[in-house]
Amino acid sequence: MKTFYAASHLEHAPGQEFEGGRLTPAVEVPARVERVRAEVERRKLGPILAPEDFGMAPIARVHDAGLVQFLGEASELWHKRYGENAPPAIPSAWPARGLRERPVGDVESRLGTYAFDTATPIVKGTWNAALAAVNIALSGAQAIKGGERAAFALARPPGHHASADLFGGYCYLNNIAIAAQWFVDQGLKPAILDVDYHHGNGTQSIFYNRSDVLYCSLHGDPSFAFPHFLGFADETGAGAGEGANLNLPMAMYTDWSHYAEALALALKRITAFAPDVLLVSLGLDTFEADPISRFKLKREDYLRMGETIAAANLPTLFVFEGGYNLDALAEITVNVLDGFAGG
Ligand code: 6XA
Ligand code: ZN
Repeated sequence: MKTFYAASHLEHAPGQEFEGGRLTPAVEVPARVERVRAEVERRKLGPILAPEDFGMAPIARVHDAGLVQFLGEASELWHKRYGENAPPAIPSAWPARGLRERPVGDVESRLGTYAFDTATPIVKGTWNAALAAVNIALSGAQAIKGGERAAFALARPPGHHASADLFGGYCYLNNIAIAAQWFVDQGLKPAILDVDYHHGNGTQSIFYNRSDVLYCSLHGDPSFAFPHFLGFADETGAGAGEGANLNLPMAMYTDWSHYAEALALALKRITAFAPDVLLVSLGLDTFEADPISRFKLKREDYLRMGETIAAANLPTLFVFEGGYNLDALAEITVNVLDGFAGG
C-alpha cells in the first residue's frame, strides 16, 4: 500500500491549546506523524511518496472563499497586531447567538467568525501544513483512481472537524471531504467511514444535504465527547441527503465487542449505498490509553478493524485523523493498514 507524506507538517507545531480552563501542552504534535511514518517503514507497508500539488481548485469545491483567504493570511495579521514573538493565534470572542459575524473584520473578528474552539491555534507554518495535508489526501485519491486497492494519506493537521466555513478540533481544511468531492468530480461515488473517536462534524455538515456522498461515523456520544454540538443519532441527513448520514454514537468505555457491532452496521449501510470507493477517516483515539478519549480498544483490535473494513471489498483510501497516545499510535495505525492488506 502506498503512503503519502510531506515534511511540511513539522512547521505546524503550536505547542499549546486552551483547554480545561488553561493553556495545556498540545497533544496534536508533529511526533504523531513522524512515528507513524517510521512504523510504515519498519513494517514495510509499501513506498512512502511525496504528494502532488493539486492547487486551490479542489479546496474551493468544499470550502468557503472567506475561510480559505483568512487561513492563508491569519498568522501574518496576528503577528502584525500582537508582535513577532506573539504566541499562536487563538480566538477570544465569538459571534454567538444574536451577535454578527465579521468575515471582513480585523484578525480577532475573523478568528471568532471562522473558529469554533480554542484548541486549534494558528502559527506561521499552519497554512503550508494544511495545504500539504490536502495534497496528501488528493494524491491518495489519485492513486485509488489509478487502480490501487488501497492508499494511506498520512495527513497532518487532521481535517474531519473543519466544515465549509469553520475550523476547529485541530482541523483547518477538511482533507477527506476534499478528496471525496474530488472523487465525485471524477465521476465516482464515494462513501466515508469515520472511525475517529470524535464525530466528524465538518465532514457531516459538508455533505448533509447531498445524496451523492454517504457519511457514516462511529464515535463517543457528543453528550460527553467533543465536538459536543453535532453527532447525535437523530442526524440522518436533510433534503436530498435524507438517509445519507449515519451516526453511531457510543457509550463511555466502549470496547471492541460493542465497537465491532457498530462497525458491522456502518459497513452494511455502506454496502447498500454501493459506492465506487471508500474513504476512511482513520482516527486512532479510540485506543484504551488515549490521553483525551474514553473508549477501550486494544492494540490487536486494530488488526480486526482493518480486516473488517477490507471485507467490504472496496478500493479504500485511509486518511489519518486523531490519535494521541504516542507509545501506541504508530503500532495501532499500521495494525489497521496491515489488517486491511491481509484481509
Ligand atoms: C479539543 C478536542 C479536539 C479533538 C480532536 C480530535 N478539546 N478529533 O481528535 O478527531
Ligand atoms: Zn479524534
